[in-house]
Amino acid sequence: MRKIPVYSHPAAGWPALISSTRKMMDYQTFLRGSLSVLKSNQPKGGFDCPGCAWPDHKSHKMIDVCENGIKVIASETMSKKADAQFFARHTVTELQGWSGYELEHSGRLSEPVYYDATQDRYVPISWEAAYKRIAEQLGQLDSPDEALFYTSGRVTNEPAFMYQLFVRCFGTNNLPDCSNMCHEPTSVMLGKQLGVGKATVMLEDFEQAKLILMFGQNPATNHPRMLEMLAHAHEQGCRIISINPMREQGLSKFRNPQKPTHMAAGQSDDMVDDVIQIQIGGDTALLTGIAKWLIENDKINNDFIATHTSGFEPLKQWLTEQSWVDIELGCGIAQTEIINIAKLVANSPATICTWGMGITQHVQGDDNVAMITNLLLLMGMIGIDGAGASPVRGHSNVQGDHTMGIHERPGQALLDSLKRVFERPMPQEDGFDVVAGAKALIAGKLKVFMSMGGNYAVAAPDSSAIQQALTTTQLNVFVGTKLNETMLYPGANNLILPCLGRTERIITAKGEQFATIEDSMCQIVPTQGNLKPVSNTLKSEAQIVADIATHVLGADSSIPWQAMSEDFDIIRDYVAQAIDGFENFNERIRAAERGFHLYHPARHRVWNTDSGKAQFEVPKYPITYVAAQMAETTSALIDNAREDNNIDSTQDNEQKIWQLTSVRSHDQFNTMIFGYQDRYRQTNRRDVLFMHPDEMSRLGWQEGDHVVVSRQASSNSSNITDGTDKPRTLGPLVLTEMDIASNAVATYYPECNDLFDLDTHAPDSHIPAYKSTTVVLQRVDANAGIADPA
Ligand SMILES: Nc1nc2c(c(=O)[nH]1)N[C@H]1C(S)=C(S)[C@@H](COP(=O)(O)OP(=O)(O)OC[C@H]3O[C@@H](n4cnc5c(=O)[nH]c(N)nc54)[C@H](O)[C@@H]3O)O[C@H]1N2
Ligand SMILES: Nc1nc2c(c(=O)[nH]1)N[C@H]1C(S)=C(S)[C@@H](COP(=O)(O)OP(=O)(O)OC[C@H]3O[C@@H](n4cnc5c(=O)[nH]c(N)nc54)[C@H](O)[C@@H]3O)O[C@H]1N2
Ligand SMILES: [Mo]
Repeated sequence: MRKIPVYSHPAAGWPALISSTRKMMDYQTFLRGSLSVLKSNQPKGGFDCPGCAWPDHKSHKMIDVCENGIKVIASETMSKKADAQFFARHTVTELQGWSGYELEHSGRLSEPVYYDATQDRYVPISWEAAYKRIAEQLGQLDSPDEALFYTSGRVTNEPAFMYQLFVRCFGTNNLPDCSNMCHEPTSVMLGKQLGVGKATVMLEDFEQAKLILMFGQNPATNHPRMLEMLAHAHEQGCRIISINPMREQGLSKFRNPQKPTHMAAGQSDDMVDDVIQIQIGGDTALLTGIAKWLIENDKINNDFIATHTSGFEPLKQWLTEQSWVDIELGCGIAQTEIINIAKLVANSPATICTWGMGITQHVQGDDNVAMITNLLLLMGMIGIDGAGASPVRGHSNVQGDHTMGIHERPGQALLDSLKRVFERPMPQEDGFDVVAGAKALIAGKLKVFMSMGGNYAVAAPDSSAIQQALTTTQLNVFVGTKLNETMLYPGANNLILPCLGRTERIITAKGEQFATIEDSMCQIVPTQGNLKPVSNTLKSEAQIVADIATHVLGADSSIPWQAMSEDFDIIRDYVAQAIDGFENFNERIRAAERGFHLYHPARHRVWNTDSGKAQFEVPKYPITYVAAQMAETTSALIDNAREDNNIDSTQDNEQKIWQLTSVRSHDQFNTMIFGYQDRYRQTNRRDVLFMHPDEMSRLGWQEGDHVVVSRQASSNSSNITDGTDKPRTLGPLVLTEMDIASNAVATYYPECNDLFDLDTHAPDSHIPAYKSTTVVLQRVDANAGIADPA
């Protein structure tokens, strides 16, 4: 086996600080940025870091922010502006050709603009004129359901509550959000199985855990503050296992910026004991093996199962029927190794399962979450200290937005309470989620698209088709802080409305306001920006929603929109009446330094499920699902080859099929591209295709070769075309060595999103399969076209 280059520095530490300071210099924001970093995730008067949703560590008296948090803050606090002069210099057609990096660095959006087709440019418009256009266009719709209102998870609770209220008063539940592409399987399955679709753990549970199984997560990049907790747990004797097709280098060692000995004397902490290098899409199969062994060897918690659960017998029956041959085929891990993990689970008095996008973004995303929950239930690991379910959310307030009612399939209880509090009917029909909304846009069924933050077209599958569809609408409205690719495909009317960021002061007629967020562990935390806004023209999101609501709903003024936007206490008083768990919101948010924990019934072994018990679920897909997909594509290829007679069908066709996964680099926040360095993966470009060096050798390929990725239509997956019946391709990408499972190749999101389609998603949550799609690869000669397929 060839040696794979290993990132030799511990994660975080000096390289991280240097890299983030450099980032602030790049953004010409050193002073504004430094001032704000000191206020990040601090008790009283600071703002919640607009990066990830990992909770604040209560012990920190100084700075609780990480390298990547600093980059996000630098991106928001940059003083460069994408203002009228900027838009006068560049036509929209020209901007369409810009990279994500260039758009991100064009500056902060700083005044409202609309698209003038005669000039092919964005030009300034007054706020008032913009609102009038919105009211005019929304007023012309035949039905409110012809409009789609997207939300991204950086939006804080108060404006999110107002936004969903406005949209429902307007008359639709078309409220997709980024969660539909992120932790939706978690929300759906934990909701079904435990009664609440959220983490059952709190931060202090990590101090008492004895075993942490970490599925499909790269915290060194995406939740760097989690590393400190992992290193601390490890120091206390907790065993930590990462289940991931990639050996993520950032996970092996951690240099803690909070520890002087680490920064001065070069010490570091170990974190992960083992990496289980699973095949892509193999998590359900692995968990099946673990659960099967635990049941067959009577290592499960029978008392807990008898008292607290329902559905055990069908799951047991199903597990008995699964063969070890299929389990090994499904996950690529040998039976003995699976049994070793099962033994660790059996002997652990306190187990936490954490998970990220490697679990959720699959056709089997719902099954994966169900099997993690099944494992915790089999062992009675919910409702005791040091144990439980720890989905690690992405955007800093994606969880809160859902809680505030941003949901296309709202529960009846929410609709009833909104109706009671605001004394008006609420729409009852389910709305469109991200994939259904995108399909409706492409099919020409939607006339208005509005986006409260985010970069919808580029984050979703089938990006180009969505961008084209946006050019056919009557109105697109973008409320955002930075220019992005979704904003560059104008419909008949196209408005960009710039808003204040998390780091900036919100000062209204009623004084300075603070907002709140909900972190990944259900803690409601205050957040208050401390910087002067980058431009005087910006408005808070709450103000923008209030203004739009006033213009659109007109005479319907019994909801005090303007008062709410001026005094967030008024919003919170409504939230207290309308949303469960927020009683005395204003009082409680002020009572404790870091807010309060939302009551979580499952933590207390109260199960708000259909059966009144915690629910075992049998997976919907066969555990060999991915292997079967690959075999099917292989046979389709062989058939094609026979027909065309141009590929030698006698060669080893098994080697021709790969699972492609898409991941984040260390220098981006979702679609916002900060730079080209992925420090832990040791590359400084984004157009890469990661592959194991052994696989490269086997193919006779080399690092640096150029490779084109395509999804090959097979017999029953006609849905992989984009309406033009062409296969989807990406590249050429530069082949790059990585310690990654043998069936796997990986590339960066979002540049690859045209490879994914809107029909391949999990059955209940509808999450797109961004982490596993069957592809074929062709090496291309930089000059002479295709060289050879593999
Ligand atoms: N700096 C920074 N922080 C961020 C973000 C960012 O872009 N930049 N994004 C935020 C958001 S919205 C989110 S959702 C989170 C995302 O945080 P993560 O969930 O850590 O994100 P990803 O990089 O998408 O990939 C996760 C991991 O899944 C693994 N994986 C791929 N396929 C499989 C599989 O089949 N099984 C298993 N077990 N693992 C697999 C990949 O190798 C990768 O290590 O981070 C948040 N925080
Ligand atoms: N292939 C692939 N696709 C994926 C994923 C993947 O792993 N692979 N991950 C998915 C996941 S987990 C997610 S969460 C989505 C992300 O999807 P989105 O949340 O839609 O995307 P972002 O890139 O986070 O959005 C960036 C934009 O938000 C705006 N913005 C930033 N801050 C603020 C603010 O404070 N207020 C307002 N109003 N606007 C603001 C800026 O204009 C910026 O351009 O992408 C999904 N897509
Ligand atoms: Mo996410």
